[in-house]
Amino acid sequence: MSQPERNSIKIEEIVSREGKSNVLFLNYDNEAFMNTGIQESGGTPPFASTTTGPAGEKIPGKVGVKQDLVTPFGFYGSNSLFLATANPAYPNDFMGKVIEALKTNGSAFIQVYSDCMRGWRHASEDAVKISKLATDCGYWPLYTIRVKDGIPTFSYYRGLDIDKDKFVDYLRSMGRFRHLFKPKFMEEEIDKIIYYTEQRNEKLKGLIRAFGAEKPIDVYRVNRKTLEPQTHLLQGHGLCPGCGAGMVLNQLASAAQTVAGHNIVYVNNTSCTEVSTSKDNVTSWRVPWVHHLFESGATIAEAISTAYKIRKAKGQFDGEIPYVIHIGGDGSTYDIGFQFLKAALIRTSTMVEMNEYLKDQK
Ligand SMILES: Cc1ncc(C[n+]2csc(CCOP(=O)(O)OP(=O)(O)O)c2C)c(N)n1
Ligand SMILES: [Mg+2]
Repeated sequence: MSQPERNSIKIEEIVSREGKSNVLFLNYDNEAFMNTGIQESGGTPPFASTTTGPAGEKIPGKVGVKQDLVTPFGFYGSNSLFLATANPAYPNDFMGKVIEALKTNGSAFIQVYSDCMRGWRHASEDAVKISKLATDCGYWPLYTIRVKDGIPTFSYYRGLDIDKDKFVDYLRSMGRFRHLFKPKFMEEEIDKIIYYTEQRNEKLKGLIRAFGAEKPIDVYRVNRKTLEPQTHLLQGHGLCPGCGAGMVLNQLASAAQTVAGHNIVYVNNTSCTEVSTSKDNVTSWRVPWVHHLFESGATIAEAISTAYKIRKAKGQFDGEIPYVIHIGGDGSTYDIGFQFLKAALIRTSTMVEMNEYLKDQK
């Protein structure tokens, strides 16, 4: 692509916007069902070794591709929807996206990379290095889709070009891919992962060309000095040292607090973030937080948001309608909870055309 223009997005400007989202659905993708013992999910990459798809002599880990979750949501004809991928190794980009998502009318979905030292088998101090490499090698591109009146507009930040050397370093840095390097270098399989990733990135580049913004590169300007330390989630939760989901929750809460203060409800599907922040029936959250099932988390998040709006419309509630964030792992988002997430996104973003009340959501 010829030199695209950059779009500098100041957080202060987004925070002062009128708009307000229905629900932000956030998938933290650690690429397996982790808290139950590292089982393969739809988010597991090809040839990664898991306990249900272990690498052996005949089969070198996962057979199949990593599914693309985000892009299809851009084509459901929503009135207003904010979609993005993110990575906590690029905190300005991630936090900027959370803030924009919460300030966009209609719902939002963000899929965020979430390192798992335990399941990916690497030293905990390497978590940030590996997370950053994921985007820098082209494995985890950072892009955005803004849907308005049914039309998606694609833009991106970085990570659309494959750097083959960095890609091999990325794979080599984790025990889940060790069988591709020892006892022998499995060039064919390594090339296949790179090929699959390249194909996906080419498709994304094509979509950016076809549905691109005038300025396709988004750069969020977050003044971190003005961000208050988050007070939604206390320290002392049970996530592993160096856990990527811990970075995700911390940045998510910092960004959400900038927009919502403490007027927020989190809904958390069964997952690492859920079990680790509600040990022994003691919550680590200092704002309302609800644990729900894979199948019903998205529906419950939407129901909470809608219930407040209806009560306000009926004069039964005169406070500020709270922001709602739904958090789900990849197992619940790609696999078991997918249809409920899809249905919730469509109800809260497409049905606005048919629902006079929700149309003017503020
Ligand atoms: C319908 C259903 N099947 C299985 C389970 C058991 N279960 C609880 S958490 C979990 C793993 C969730 O994986 P993911 O969503 O990726 O979150 P992570 O543990 O990786 O954070 C499973 C299989 C369940 N709670 N509900
Ligand atoms: Mg998971």
